Amino acid sequence: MSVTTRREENVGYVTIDNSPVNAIGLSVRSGLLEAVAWAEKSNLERVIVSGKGGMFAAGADAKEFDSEPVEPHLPDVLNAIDDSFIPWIAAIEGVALGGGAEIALACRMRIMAPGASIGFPEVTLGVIPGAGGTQRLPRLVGLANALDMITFGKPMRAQLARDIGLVHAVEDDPSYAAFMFNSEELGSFVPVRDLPEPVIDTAVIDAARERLANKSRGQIAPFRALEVIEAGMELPFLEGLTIERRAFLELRSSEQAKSLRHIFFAERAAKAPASLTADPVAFDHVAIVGGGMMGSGIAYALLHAGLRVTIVENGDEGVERACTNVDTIIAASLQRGLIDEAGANSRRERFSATSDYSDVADATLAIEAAYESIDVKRTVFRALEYALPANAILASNTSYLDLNEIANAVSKPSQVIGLHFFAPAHIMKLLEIVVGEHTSDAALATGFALGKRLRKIPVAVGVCDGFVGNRILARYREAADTVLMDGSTPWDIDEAMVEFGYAMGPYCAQDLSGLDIAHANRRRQDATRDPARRYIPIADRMVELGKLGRKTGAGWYRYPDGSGRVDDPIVADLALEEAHFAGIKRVDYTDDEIRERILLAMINEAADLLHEGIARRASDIDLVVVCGYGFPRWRGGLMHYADTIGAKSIVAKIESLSVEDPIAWKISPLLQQCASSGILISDAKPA
Ligand code: T1G
Repeated sequence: MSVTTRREENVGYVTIDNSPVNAIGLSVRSGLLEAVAWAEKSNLERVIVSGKGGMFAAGADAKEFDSEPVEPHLPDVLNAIDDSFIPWIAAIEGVALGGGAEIALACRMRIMAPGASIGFPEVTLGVIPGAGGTQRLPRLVGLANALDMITFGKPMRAQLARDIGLVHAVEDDPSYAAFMFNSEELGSFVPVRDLPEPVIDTAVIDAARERLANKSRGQIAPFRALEVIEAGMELPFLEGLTIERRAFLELRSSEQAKSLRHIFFAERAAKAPASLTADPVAFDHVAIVGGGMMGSGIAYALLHAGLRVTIVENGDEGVERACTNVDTIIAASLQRGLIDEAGANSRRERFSATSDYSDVADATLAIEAAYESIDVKRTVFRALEYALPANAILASNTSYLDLNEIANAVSKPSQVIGLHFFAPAHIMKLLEIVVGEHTSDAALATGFALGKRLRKIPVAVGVCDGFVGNRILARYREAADTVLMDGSTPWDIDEAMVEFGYAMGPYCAQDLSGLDIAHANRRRQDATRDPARRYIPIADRMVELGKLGRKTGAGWYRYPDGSGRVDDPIVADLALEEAHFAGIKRVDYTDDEIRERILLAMINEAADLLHEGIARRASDIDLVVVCGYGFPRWRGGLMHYADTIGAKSIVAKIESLSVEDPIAWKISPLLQQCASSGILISDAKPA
């Protein structure tokens, strides 16, 4: 039973009971509708609706969105609650999201627990509220608040919800408060739908539309939500509901909604595979070697998860730097209100830094975040193996060095794993778990256990240069540099990729991180690069000229006043000059041609990663590029996007490109298999 009912005296209790998050599927909708009838024939004075397990309701069951809607439809259920002569009170603990929040809006009264939150995240799934939210919310909290909540989808804490009038009260025990609430006052509350609709304020609408143009470029649902809210303000309630429902049904079968649902569920599937039965090593005290930007970010992520952390550094200066770096992050979190004073003190108490490895003798997990040198890392791993317990798991945060070479520095390489965090490590959700040739199941299980503890998106990857994310990034940049050399400019390429959905293009991004990082990588790869493979020297010239990006005031762009960027004709001339030296007859690529060459290059590289088994499944690649590299979430990730083009079409396009450059455009066998067999790229498996 997904909805239970009981009574105490003349008060009815309706409880949504659909573990794990009280998603509002068919059984919940039916149960709620039956509960309305039960309440009305039970001669009750009020009904208190709540969710079991400390969660009100997470919204509609998104797993149902791929099939035809089945009655009773949620809008009809909520209208029944609204129409009932018995007032319902929503007692909200945990979260009331999407349809869960809409249930609350259909109630006469809403009471939240202090730590609860309420919101309309539908646009994050590519849809809009489809059960009255766009019509009831503006009537309750006004146009501006409703537009903000629905078009951006950000949940709101209880106090703020009360302040804007979304809920009546914040109480430690919402159900008890609902039971005790004054009957006469409760009887005076009118249904939300009968409240006067707010006056259409075009300035508010225009401001909301402008914010969306900046924040939600390329997405459909947020703009559609704004249109439906605006239309509903000039229509009777039921007509507004009709417009809303039509828009919701259209959107839920859209490409963007399918892409966003794909990523939503892929993120939740990113956990230790069922086949991994080994127990993780228990960890409470974690050693981190290196207290620089990465080491301190990793340290804070572990402190935030309640762990005890010791950073090992070289000498007093290193120790002091580590302490300063970690305390800076704690202070910033405190200042932004992400933690309170007690939380900050707890983190400080559980943190220490030392130059003596014997201080981490009881740590059962170590994460090396030292300088990206194989010799440095091997030395660190030997010191860790000597100092830590025999069963300790030793992890490296290396972003591209050969984990197997690091592992063979110690006597038990089975206990070595890679934990590739992304800067800033305490914020970025992605965690690449690098599995070496000797990595044991216990070590891998420990990696996944840490990822879960840190609430990261853990993705197991194999050992190769750059693992999954950085190898695709390297191909992205190589393809962009080739387009630059053969017929474009950094700014045209950036604009083309922003138009695709990236927040910024590859050249703008490189100016932020610094051109010297990729330059160092290219020099590291000189010895192993295929001499027959075309090499684009423009980026090397930039570094030779000292144009390293923002940090030197000029890179692919110029930053005359340190903030705004301007196109730099010197860079355009540099590309022309290098093309001339190489005897290239440049063309003038269109935006579509730029996007096609870059995206096909990335898809082909990703297909090779899957074919080689470096990535274990296509959805892992989607998570890596979306959660770590800015690929637009509403495109669903690289492999999901590739299926919107189709393997046959991709192979045909790459075949034509391979005429220009057969080495760079060597078609992945996986793409050929998908093209010939009809298997979706998203369903393809390693060879
Ligand atoms: N539908 C189906 N399954 C869901 C779900 C949902 N809405 N939300 C969560 N799950 C599953 C999830 O896949 C995972 O499954 C398990 O629950 C735990 O989730 C009509 C149209 C509620 C804050 O967008 O934000 O309402 O992996 O790991 O970290 O107008 O889940 O265990 O098999 O995320 O504690 C709008 C989405 C829907 C909220 C809990 N609602 N969910 O976080 O657990 S559209 C949302 C969340 C809608 C109405 C419209 C979070 C959470 P498994 P979890 P968590």
